[in-house]
Amino acid sequence: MNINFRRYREQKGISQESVASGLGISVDQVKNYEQFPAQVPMGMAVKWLQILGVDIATAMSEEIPPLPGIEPGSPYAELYRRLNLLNQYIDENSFLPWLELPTELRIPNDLQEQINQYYQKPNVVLTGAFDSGKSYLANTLLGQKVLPTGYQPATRVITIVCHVESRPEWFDGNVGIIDEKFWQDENGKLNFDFLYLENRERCQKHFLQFGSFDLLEKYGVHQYDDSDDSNEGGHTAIVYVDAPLLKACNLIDLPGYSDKQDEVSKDVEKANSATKIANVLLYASPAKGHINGQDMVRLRNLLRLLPTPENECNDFPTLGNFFIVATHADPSIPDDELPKILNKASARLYKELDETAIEFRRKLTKRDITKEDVQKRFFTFWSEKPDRCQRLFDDLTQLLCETLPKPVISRIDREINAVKKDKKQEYANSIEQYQTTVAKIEEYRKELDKAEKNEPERQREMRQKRSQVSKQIKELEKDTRKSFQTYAEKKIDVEFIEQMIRQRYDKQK
Ligand SMILES: Nc1nc2c(ncn2[C@@H]2O[C@H](COP(=O)(O)OP(=O)(O)O)[C@@H](O)[C@H]2O)c(=O)[nH]1
Ligand SMILES: [Mg+2]
Repeated sequence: MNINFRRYREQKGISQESVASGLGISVDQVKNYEQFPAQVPMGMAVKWLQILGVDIATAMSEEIPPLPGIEPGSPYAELYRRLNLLNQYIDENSFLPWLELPTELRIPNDLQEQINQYYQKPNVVLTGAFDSGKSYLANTLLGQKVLPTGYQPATRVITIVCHVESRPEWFDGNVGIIDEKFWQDENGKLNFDFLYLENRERCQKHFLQFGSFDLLEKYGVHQYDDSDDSNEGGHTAIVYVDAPLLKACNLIDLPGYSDKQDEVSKDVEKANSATKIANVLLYASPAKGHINGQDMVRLRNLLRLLPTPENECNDFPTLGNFFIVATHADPSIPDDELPKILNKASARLYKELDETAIEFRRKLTKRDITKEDVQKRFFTFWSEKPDRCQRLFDDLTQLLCETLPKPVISRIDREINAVKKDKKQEYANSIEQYQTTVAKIEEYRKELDKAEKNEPERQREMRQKRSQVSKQIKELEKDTRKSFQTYAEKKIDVEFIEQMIRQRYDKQK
């Protein structure tokens, strides 16, 4: 419990000595606990409050407020508004049953699919060894206790925290647990494709349970047997929370790397897959013993996998989406000691990865990466000491509210404009066809008009021509009769018939 024992003691005018004797501990211990009230065991806290004469309920309601969390604003609100509008427009205009067009219009379903992908927020992934303070850091960034913290047995739960606004209607509660097969692609390979979460059928098949935040505790402390292959994919918890941070990103808390050799550990595969979907990576490593050998191996791997927004935007800071956080930077480490820890660790990292992962990234981004660039990516964190969190929070806020959205929004604008231009051309062609037809219709209509006006005259001409033809037929008939008669009279003659018979028949009888 984060109780401000010191403030209550000072208000009541009680000395540290009398608290110490009342609790049966040393004065130094009292001093230490006053500095780290979260470390006071529950039983002692109750007794302590009794000594100070403070009611437990009051103390609980007045717990030291956690840091407010970071507030990057709503960098995508305007983008989403425009996407919504576009989607709505497509929905309303896709089907025009009343419009019986002779040619088929293309229904832009494919465009809608593309638009849906644009709603994906950047993913901030937290990784590092077990107990390095990832979940605690995540809670502090969120400004509320969402994820279970504490020295826990090795859990394999990946926690994805999203803004409550993006919760699907069918999602019941704040937390959903997905089984291990959810992330497997058709080849059975682990693939953290966030679009799987949009696939309702897939979700229905793999969601094990819905509930409130206490579900996280339940699944969080469950210990899995590593030899059990069915757990390979690991469980995932999807959590919907109302926190300002989540307006600008999703937060993903990975299960820590175990103490096992990385070569045999499934954690490595998981962390590597998750890094591919990370737009921002926060690597936690305790300030004491900051960046040990294991960390170095993992960081070499992660640095190769982390996306390179540098390539999308020229003024994106070098390694700007990569944060190495010296956690547990508590007051037992003196102020002047901390910069030394960071400098030493960053120099070591630079030296060890200069020719491998850092060189790989130089080639990938076509940018130099200096020792100073690397040094700038090291931060400290201890939630009770805001001055030791400030640089991390400021840098992350700036990244989430401006540096990251800018290139993303301009890319989306570019792509949508290209689609619009494309469609415009397509529709322009159709329109041209219709216009040609319409223009011809006008022409024909004019001709029809003319013909209709001319109809009586045409009829008269027809009648005249018809009577001419009839007259001619009659005349020709007369002529024919006449010439036939002349011909017949010539042939029906006694002399002529006799001659014909004599010529044609042999038998004289
Ligand atoms: N008081 C305090 N405790 C911290 C802080 N960071 C980590 N811890 C403690 O360190 C332990 C391990 O932290 P946790 O976030 O669970 O580690 P994870 O395994 O990396 O997620 C927990 O008991 C936390 O309460 C901090 O900033 N302040
Ligand atoms: Mg944790």
